[in-house]
Amino acid sequence: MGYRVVVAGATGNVGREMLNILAEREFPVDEIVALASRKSLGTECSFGDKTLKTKDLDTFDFTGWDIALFAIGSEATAVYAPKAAKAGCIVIDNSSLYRYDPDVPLVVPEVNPQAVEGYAKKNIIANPNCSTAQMVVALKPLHDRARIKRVVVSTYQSVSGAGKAAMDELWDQTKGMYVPGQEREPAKFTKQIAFNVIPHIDKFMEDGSTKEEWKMVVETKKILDPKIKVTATCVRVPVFVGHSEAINIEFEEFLDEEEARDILREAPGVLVVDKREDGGYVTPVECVGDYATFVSRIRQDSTLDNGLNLWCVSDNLRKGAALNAVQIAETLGNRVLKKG
Ligand code: 11C
Repeated sequence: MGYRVVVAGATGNVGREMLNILAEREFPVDEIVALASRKSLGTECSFGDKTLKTKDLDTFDFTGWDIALFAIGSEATAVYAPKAAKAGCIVIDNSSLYRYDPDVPLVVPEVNPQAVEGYAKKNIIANPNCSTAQMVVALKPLHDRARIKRVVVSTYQSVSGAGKAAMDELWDQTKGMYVPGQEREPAKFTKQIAFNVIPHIDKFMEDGSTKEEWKMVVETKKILDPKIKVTATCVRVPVFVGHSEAINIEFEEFLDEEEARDILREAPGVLVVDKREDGGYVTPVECVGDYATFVSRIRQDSTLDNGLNLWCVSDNLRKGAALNAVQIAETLGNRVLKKG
């Protein structure tokens, strides 16, 4: 016996990947329904070799459904997650709405799988921001060995993190640079994204940081360890899929780069590609469609007693969103629900 599974927001970038990954990983599904807002109603989605016709999220009755994967943004989540949870369906939510709620676990299964057991207070489990998810997968095994004191991270985030319209904007603006009359002004982004980089993701906070940067700080503390200090600079780059991060780590204890490489090679969810030669590292185009968090350029930071630098790349729509949500469902199934 398997689960009755709902995917809400099934026609978006992340919702489509949720359906793909549920099928790829053969999640034990007895029945599945793809939900969308009224404007996308009837749109077809693939689930393995099946085609699903989307149903109306607004009128859907969640009673009798076990798990709902939500990828509908915070505003819609505020309306539909409590409705689903009240009907007894456990929501795994990809928006930021519940991440910082002390009654809602925020889970990356390679890091804090036990946290799923706290789902019952609200019947909701939160999925972290994409840039946090891949970073904590790489940090966790190193923290277990040498205790991380401080992290300085700079991100290079792809436009797919901002949705399908943002991907179209990069594509159209790039074409428009070469075709007179087809120039495209910024709309989703605040400045030109084609052939440019933008040091601004999400809204500005009072202290001058952005909400994306704040999320990396707060979410790392909640998932990994509240004692770790994090400072982040988040930057949008003209890449379609795959977020990259340059991470500087200060430890309590000395950790040799060779040992760090060995630890990361054994770590769940991590793939080390680290040859000190041309091309001996991973770039975003190579991580697209993959499950792993790739780590490259592992090296001592000679300006610190106990410091390391590394480069971390992952598919933001997969480990950063849909894959992590499906892994949460798997963890919930294995630890709590035990069907399938
Ligand atoms: C981006 N990280 O790349 C964002 C997308 O809090 O779930 C995900 C926003 C979130 O724009």
